[in-house]
Amino acid sequence: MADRPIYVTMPSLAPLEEYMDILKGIWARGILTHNGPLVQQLENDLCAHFDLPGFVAVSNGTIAIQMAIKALGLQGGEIVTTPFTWIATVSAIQWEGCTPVFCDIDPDTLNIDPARIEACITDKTAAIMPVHVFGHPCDVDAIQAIADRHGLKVIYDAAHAVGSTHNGRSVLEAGDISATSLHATKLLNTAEGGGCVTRDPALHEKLKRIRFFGHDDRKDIVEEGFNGKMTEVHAALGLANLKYANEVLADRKRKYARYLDALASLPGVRFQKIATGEPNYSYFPIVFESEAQLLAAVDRLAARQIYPRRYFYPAVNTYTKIVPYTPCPIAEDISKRILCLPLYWTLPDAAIDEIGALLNPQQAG
Ligand code: T4K
Repeated sequence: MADRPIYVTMPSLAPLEEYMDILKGIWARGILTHNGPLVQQLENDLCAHFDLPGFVAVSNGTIAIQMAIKALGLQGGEIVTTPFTWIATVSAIQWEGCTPVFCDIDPDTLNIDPARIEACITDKTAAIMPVHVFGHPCDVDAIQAIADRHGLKVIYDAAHAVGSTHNGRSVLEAGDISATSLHATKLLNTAEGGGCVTRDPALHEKLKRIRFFGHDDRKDIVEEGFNGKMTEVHAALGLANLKYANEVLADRKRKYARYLDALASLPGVRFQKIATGEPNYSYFPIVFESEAQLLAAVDRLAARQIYPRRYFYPAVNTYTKIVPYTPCPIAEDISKRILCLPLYWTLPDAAIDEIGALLNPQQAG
């Protein structure tokens, strides 16, 4: 494989033969979807691997958020969320008939700032939806305390957070429901996919019904649902890739540290602060002093066919074609100055060293 171009990420993939072996079972059974044996095995294996109370596998991370809102019956309410996220957080809220209320972020952790949440709560607030940005766990204890004080539900957009931990446990256990993504660009992928995690067994069963048109076991319709099912072909990929999840995470952690070393002497940049828990090192964000400095770095890297990504730019509260604008000065400022550098399983260490040198103007010449 040619070593250029280098993009922000590449999927972590098991050897093709291992995937093909699992696919053979699908061909033999002829069961392609509808909660087939591989989807069930993937759910069980994810629970065993990450010590989760349950996992409802779905077709993508956006649907997982919508299902969480539906399962908790929040339609029509306001949901306090972060503007420093991917558009899916907010579009999912709006597709479920809820109103996003933007709460500014902590400039160090880049997650929603718990100290600002209460000012966003009104008598219409139904829930808080923080995002574990770039897999860095939110301050889940502070957020739960606020939710408890105001009788609110908490849904985590945990799209980035498979493998992230809080107090040594998967951070997917936090809140009423966590909605995660198994998209191609995530630490663990099923090409497209996602899932909901809850500690509440009744909610777990409800999520399974919502995923399958609202059917109960006898195919009676017992609630409003839709089609959120994962296919057997996607589950097979997840099963193949799951075997390598520990290796992928350890490799990313090592590369993350290598980036920190390579960029240690770079003036005027800073990195996301890990305040609580341990991230899964799924992204390597770097915050420049100015947008001009960022754009100059992008040009230097592009000249070597290296393409980092401006996650998340612009801040979602500024998408005024679909959301009413609420000022969030910290998120708006940081979104202009933040760049995610390439970080993935097959990225050579030499590429990290090269990026470090290119970003350092003295060394880059
Ligand atoms: N909440 C949050 C906070 C999220 O970040 C996301 C998704 C969601 C919710 C919703 O989850 P999903 O419904 O997507 O499961 C990507 C992903 O499409 C998206 O999943 C992700 N967040 C977002 C942060 O990033 P793009 O438009 O940047 O992806 P794309 O296609 O440009 O891919 C980035 C790089 O990855 C490419 O330059 C090359 C590489 N790539 C990508 C794909 C799709 C591959 O090598 N192979 C591939 O198949 O959105």
